Amino acid sequence: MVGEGRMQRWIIHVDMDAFFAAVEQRDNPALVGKPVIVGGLGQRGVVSTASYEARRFGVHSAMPMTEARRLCPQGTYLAGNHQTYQQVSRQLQSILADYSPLIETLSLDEAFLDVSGMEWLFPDVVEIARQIKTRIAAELRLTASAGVAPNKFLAKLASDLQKPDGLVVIRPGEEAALLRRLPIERLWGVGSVTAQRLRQLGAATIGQLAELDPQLLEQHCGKGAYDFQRLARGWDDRPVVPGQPQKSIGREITYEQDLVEPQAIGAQLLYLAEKVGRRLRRHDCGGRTVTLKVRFASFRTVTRSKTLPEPTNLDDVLYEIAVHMYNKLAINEGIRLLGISVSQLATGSGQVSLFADQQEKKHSLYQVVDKLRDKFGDGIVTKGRLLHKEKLE
Ligand code: TTP
Ligand code: MG
Repeated sequence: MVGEGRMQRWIIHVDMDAFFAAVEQRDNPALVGKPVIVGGLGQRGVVSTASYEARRFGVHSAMPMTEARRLCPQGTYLAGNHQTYQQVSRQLQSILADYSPLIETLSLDEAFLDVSGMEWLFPDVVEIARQIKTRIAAELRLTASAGVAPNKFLAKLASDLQKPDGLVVIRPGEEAALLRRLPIERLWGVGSVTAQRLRQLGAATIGQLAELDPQLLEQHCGKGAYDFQRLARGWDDRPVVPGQPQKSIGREITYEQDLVEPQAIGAQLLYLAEKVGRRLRRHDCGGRTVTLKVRFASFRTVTRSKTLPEPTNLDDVLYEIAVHMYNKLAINEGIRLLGISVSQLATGSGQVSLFADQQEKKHSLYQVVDKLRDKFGDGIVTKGRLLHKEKLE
């Protein structure tokens, strides 16, 4: 709704189509029109993405690669070229930057642009989305889908409605009719658990959710339900926050064979902690929240997080916390994947603490270690613990 003297907000959401797979098809014309699957090629790999041709066979992101191969044996399976994807992503960002100073990058292939007020330059903001798509096609030789709407939620929803190569506009006043029939899973933030709960309350569609008794909703879904109901009505005033999506730094590994021995698991946690610590230090940042991810043989996946009073980027600290969280898990099966990530990032490694001196020393030690590793490879400095120390219960 346009208030008196208030400018109409216009947000564009741009999302590349089948991004990794589309880049592979572009760079190898023999793959055009064929099912292409990019992801981990080891026995335990998962699908990163699939071309639209492969999706027809039921292949989708995050599916175990073995299942993808079963569904689509004629597909071309690739490990992908992540440096190329990064480069294309930078090119995409430089195109977007020509249309608004307010850009929030969500991932390599996805961004919001706030183009409010640009009507002065373009007869219709939809023209901006059209131009962006045209330039992506001409300069990157790829397709993107775009959504144009008065807020982020609707813009993201719109970009997804006519994928691939879509352009959907939701003008103020059109949202209710559009949202009414969509399933609640389409709401931002509603996962399968929440969806199930909402269905039990009688809200299977976004329209039904919008009309649900707020008290009943809060009783069953907590205060967060209030936000869902706002979204269900098409209301969303979250701003486009310019900047990069580097919200966490982490590393995870899927193992060819399930890990069972505590010693092996401990060694892997230390390896991951060292990798993550090093990446944090390379970016000259630290993070306050440490997250451990464990996927079991049955594919059941759990995550545990701990938030520290101040940011860290020290391997030992990451390792200790990961082990601590690991030891608290009830484990009765083999482990398929381990991951450590750090979020709530802060730049600059200046860490003030009671142990400032000790931290300071560790920092300079790590700097030397990182330099040696850069020069001679990871094998050069391996702490004794990786090989011997047994810390897991
Ligand atoms: P998405 O935009 O979610 O997917 P997509 O671009 O491949 O397909 P769509 O046309 O539906 O937008 O993700 C962008 C890229 O991020 C994707 O090409 C590969 C990568 N990715 C993963 O590595 N793992 C995942 O689970 C997902 C969803 C994406
Ligand atoms: Mg995409």
